[in-house]
Amino acid sequence: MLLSGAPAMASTGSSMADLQPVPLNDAPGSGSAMFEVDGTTLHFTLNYQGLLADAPHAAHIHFGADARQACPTAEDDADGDGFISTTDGAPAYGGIAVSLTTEGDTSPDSGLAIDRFGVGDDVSYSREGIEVDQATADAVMAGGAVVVVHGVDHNGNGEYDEGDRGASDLDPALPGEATDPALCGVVMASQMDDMPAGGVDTGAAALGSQNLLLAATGGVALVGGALILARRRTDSVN
Ligand SMILES: [Cu+2]
Repeated sequence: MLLSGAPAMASTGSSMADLQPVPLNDAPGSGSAMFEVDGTTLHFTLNYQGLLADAPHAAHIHFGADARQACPTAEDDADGDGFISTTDGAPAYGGIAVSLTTEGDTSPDSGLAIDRFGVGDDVSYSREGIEVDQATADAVMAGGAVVVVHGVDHNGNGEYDEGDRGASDLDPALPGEATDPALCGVVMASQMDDMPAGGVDTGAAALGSQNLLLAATGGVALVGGALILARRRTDSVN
């Protein structure tokens, strides 16, 4: 975490996305993605739990300058089939900007490189030194990029198959279950660079949720200390 020591440069910062189930697809699961950006170099940590076990889950940073820069809603089911496909979600989150692979290429070309993504229902991995273009770096640092983890076992039979869902809108050789968006989160800038030194009170509103938790924990400790002091004072009076 960049709680301190981050140089005060406009091109450096951290951000995160809270990953929640995509409406209609209703995959059981949640997760988070954390980013550090230095110029056009990206570091990420992605974790998620609760998705289909023993199955690959493609994950990407999506971004579209003309997209809503949001996660899809049920209204995005354009063809009315009752599922949000990756294509259905595109007006919300745009195309693939970065493939969050476990190794090798991270370009959009690796979007469906399912042998280089996380596998299973309890996944966490990190990558460092990923080079991205300036628009992507800006969207990850300032917000607007959207993290999507794919792969939904709609019919709950423990594997990706065509079932009621049919073939993938991205690749007809794959079942739709393998590529449908499962979890989604909009990247929120933590704006740590804007926090005044030592200014927890004035900076708290600009902190990300995880840092707010740390600030709240510090506050509890301070309150506890004040209570102990008050009790001692009472004891000495008696
Ligand atoms: Cu994606």
